[in-house]
Amino acid sequence: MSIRHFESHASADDIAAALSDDGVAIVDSLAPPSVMDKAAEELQPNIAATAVGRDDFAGRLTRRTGGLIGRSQTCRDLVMHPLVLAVAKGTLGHAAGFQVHLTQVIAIEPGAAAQPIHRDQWVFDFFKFPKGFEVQLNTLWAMTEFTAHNGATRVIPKSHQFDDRLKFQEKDTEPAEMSKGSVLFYTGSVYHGGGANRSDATRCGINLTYSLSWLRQEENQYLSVPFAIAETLPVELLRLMGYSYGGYALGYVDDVRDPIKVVRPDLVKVRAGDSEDAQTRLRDQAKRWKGEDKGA
Ligand SMILES: O=C(O)CCC(=O)C(=O)O
Ligand SMILES: [Fe+2]
Repeated sequence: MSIRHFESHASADDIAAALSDDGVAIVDSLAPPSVMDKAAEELQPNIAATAVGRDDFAGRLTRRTGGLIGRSQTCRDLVMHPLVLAVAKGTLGHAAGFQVHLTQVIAIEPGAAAQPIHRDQWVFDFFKFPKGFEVQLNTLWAMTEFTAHNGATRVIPKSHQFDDRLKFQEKDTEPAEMSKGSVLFYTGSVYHGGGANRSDATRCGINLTYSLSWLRQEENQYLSVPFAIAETLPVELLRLMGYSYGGYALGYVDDVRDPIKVVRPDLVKVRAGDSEDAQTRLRDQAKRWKGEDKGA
């Protein structure tokens, strides 16, 4: 069974339906390659300063650079991509809400071994969520081309329906091959792992993951993104980062205040501000991406 590919103008419903059937899907060329280059340029100093992993799971030749919302305007745009958010709503919309779970550049260097095959939702203390109850949705944006040779993510389509705690080998998986600017979606329940890099160049992806709003985030957004930056960010993004209720009263501040009012006290009418903010943000993103296209 192979991974289904969609064009960038595919509907979120179709992609969410494929995720429900297979647990995995690829949208080809969702961003122009120049946008990926821009992200690489913004993050290069951080990536260069990141140490390799300290065990086989993190990858002894893999660099994991996070805090991307604080560090890269391009990553803010990717986190808020309207198609991605619509797909996330389709996959995680059964709960009160969803949030950013982690933001991470995964740079797999030449010679790196394959990562053990796993389910990402094991991070929640190996809790056995019911089959079909998705708690996490990953996007992995290809910053470089992903090939079987250079360490494309290895995935087992339909494995979201398998039993828990199973073990697999590379031969049981298939590579999520895709072009730069394409994005791989996979649920937290799908068995997968980073591939071995047998090429002579680094394989780079931007992993932006979403989870149900009442779960603990893997990357602590409040501490990873400096407050001085957070208070300049759009409301919609802040809410996704966790400056919002994760359910009734979940995450309130002191006298039962909405956290958004702490980080953006300038907003008198938060609800009215929300939509205005979203429109401005989308206009600005379109301008930035158009500009990038011309520069390519
Ligand atoms: O880098 C990849 O291709 C996937 C990495 C991964 O699955 C993980 O770090 O949990
Ligand atoms: Fe993973």
